[in-house]
Amino acid sequence: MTHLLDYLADRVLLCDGAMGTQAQARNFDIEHDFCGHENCTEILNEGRPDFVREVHAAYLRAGADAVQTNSFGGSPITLGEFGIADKAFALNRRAAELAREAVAEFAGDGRTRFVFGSVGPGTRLPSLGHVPYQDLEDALAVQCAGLVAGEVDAILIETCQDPLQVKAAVNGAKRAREEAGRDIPIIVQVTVETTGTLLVGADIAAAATVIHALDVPVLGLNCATGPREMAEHVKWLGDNWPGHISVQPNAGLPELIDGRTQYPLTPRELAQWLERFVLEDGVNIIGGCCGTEAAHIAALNEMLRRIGRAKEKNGRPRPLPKKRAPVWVPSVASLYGQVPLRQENAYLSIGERCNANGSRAFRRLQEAGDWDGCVEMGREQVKEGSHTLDVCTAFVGRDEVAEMCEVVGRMRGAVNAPLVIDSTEYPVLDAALKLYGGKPIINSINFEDGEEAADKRLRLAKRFGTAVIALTIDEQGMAKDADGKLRIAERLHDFACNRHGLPPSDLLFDPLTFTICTGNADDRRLGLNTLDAIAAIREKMPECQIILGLSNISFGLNPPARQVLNSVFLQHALDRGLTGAIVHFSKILPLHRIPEE
Ligand code: THG
Repeated sequence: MTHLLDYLADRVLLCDGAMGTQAQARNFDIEHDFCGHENCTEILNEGRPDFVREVHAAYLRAGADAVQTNSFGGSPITLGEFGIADKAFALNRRAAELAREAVAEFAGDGRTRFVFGSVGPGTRLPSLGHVPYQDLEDALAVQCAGLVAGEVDAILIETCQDPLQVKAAVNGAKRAREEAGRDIPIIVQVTVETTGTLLVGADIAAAATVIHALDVPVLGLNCATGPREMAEHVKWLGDNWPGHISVQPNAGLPELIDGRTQYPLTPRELAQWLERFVLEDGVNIIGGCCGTEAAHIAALNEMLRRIGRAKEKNGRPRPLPKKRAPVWVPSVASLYGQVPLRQENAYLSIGERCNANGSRAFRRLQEAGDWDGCVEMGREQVKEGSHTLDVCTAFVGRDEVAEMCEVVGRMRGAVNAPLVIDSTEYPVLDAALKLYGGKPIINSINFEDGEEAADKRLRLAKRFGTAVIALTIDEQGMAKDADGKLRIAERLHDFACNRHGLPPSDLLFDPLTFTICTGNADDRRLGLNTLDAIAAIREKMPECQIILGLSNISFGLNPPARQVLNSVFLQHALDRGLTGAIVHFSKILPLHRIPEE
């Protein structure tokens, strides 16, 4: 059997068209067809298997290489709204079997055909607080297990409106395929509304950043609009996304004509747009969503054959998409937008003030339970120029998990900068990541008590798709000289990147600064050691990031002196290769504003 990703290496794959709008166009009998569950499309797998098989067959006759199972609303949570949550596994398995049966009917011609297991977004979005992350992941794992049991060739997580829901679905799919011991690729398709963002507000770059960190090999767009409105986002994917790209538009923007929803795009028009996406943007999975029918898929098939023949004259036997040279920029993301980890002509600024230990003002708001005030401090830092925000609620005698959840639960919707989750406690990191739909940074890991703690945190980082700050601390304690810092950094790199598969660009070393203001002459060397370590790490591991908790350097001095020392030290560190810093951004002075003396 051909693996989907091998197939995609040199071909455009044609998917089918809509299932849902086809089902809605029929007058099904509520008792017989819907088994008493009116408008539950998935129950048709039991009540009207002939209809489902016939929709698949019609698309296969039209030339589709892949059909998508009738399981869009098949999670136990969505089926639970019809009181049939317990049927989820069976309905999804049946959906996959019906698609397989339809494909088997066409086996005679020797063509490779695929069954994609459709997983829709459901009716409850975790970033909007409609459902807890873990409940959603567990539900989607059941749905995916049913699809896998019915032998799908890929899991298609589609019509995604919330990046946190994508994480739950991808992790549910990974669980299902691991339990079955099968290598089944995952495809994610997001839905960009006419507003230019997903429903929860994520733009395509933010969504792609989150999905990339989940190691998903195929990303695309479907639903909400026709191809015209998708063009800009398709181009973004073509220019940036390093994997395969899938595009399945509606047949145009729906129009209400005589009280009925109509989709205006003709098969020819749809084919013209998708031809452009294949030839200009390098898209290699195409198909249709709402309002597309067999005639649309037939037109797409004809278009692919035509451009395939044109290529054949140049010695290329198959319809090849444009060869792309995408440039993927390693980034983190909030729920709304992407922030490159390596800033051009600047450093990645991490606001230090939303920290119970780093700001009296923040601690007072936290003690008073003034969570909106805490969020406001975050917003102020972003206004001042912070690219990301460090958040720490560790405060003796208080519930760090509960208070981290209060802050992250509010900041995720109110702050347009990615969060840096600052905690030594695993349950705090775990709880924060289950609330956050962006791609955050975990602050931090180290080898203080050996590798176990770091191992657990890196598994969390990979599961939720985060970047990671790694401190140069090992079983012997904090390294104080440059050689020691470099040695631990190399061990951290091997551990995080080689053992756990973290991309080097998502690893942020923190070679640690200590105060040089103790009055002890030996301690003054420590700052220089840190600068030497930055240069050595940058030289040895140029793809990784290097950051510092800058203000540590000046503990013990008065505030005006701290401002000067912090600013001067930052400049030296940047000159040696630092790429980011935890700072009070507005207090950093440009060097020309600091008097020579
Ligand atoms: N590395 C990493 N994470 C870190 C640190 C680090 N997180 C915490 C800390 N160190 C970085 N954050 C701060 C925040 C505030 C201050 C210093 C470091 C600070 N605050 C003033 C003070 O305490 O005097 C302001 C107090 C106030 O406003 O009330 O100096 O090194 N990875």
